[in-house]
Amino acid sequence: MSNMKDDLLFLTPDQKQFFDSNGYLMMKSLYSPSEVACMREQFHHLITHTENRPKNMSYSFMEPAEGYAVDSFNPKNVVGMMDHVLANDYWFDHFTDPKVVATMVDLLGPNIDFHNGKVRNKPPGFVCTQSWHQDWPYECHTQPDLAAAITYLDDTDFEAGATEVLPGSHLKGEWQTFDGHRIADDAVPEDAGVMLSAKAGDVAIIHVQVVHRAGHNYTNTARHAIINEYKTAETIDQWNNRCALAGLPLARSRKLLMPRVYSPASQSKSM
Ligand SMILES: O=C(O)CCC(=O)C(=O)O
Repeated sequence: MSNMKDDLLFLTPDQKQFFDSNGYLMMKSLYSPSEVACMREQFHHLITHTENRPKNMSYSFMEPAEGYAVDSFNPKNVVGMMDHVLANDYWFDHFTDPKVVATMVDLLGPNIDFHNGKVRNKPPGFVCTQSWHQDWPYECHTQPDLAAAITYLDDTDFEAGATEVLPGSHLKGEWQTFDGHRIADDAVPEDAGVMLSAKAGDVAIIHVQVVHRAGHNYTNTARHAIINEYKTAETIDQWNNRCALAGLPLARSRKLLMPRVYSPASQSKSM
């Protein structure tokens, strides 16, 4: 009989058990302070040099909120991006990070594909209108075998837009929505949500059917996060996923497939 620990590439059995029961997993300090510093430098370039990017990449900007200063780290108030994975080799290596892909193998199964990549920022005064939701209606597949990895680039606590999750809600399948996506506040038991208080370098894994929401940012410091999503090779897209590199094979039979491609030399071409 196999020992479960030997079957895991990266996680501990407790971490896997926690994810299976709760539908989320907070991985503290997945990136070291020096890795975070490098990531923030790359990210600053991504959100300040918004011109002449591959046409598939898109940015959205937030009007400065009344009563809040614009954060000099994000002077254009970039609130979102799609397909940042096309920006350069650094961001390619980020979504193919062996630690994250191995985590997905441990949580979802031996064959993992990329699903999509985006940026979700919370500039000062950001108000989240998305409310409680599952990612599922946005990315329907034949089976709910997908998960998102949210990489936090800043300390992100309650008053700064922390992600909130409803533990175990993925076990109830698809929740009823009032507009195809959003779940009514009164369908979620009061005080049942868990606030994911994050430090820069933490990564939260969110199951596609766990009910969650982003918070508002009541501070003058922008909060930045990258969301990469992954799926098993076996689950088939029913949503018509046109996102960049969708379906790229990342692991087969628990073997990670992607080489590291970033080097400072390749960076000089794209920064
Ligand atoms: O930004 C966050 O904290 C969560 C984002 C989210 O809920 C989503 O993109 O589905």
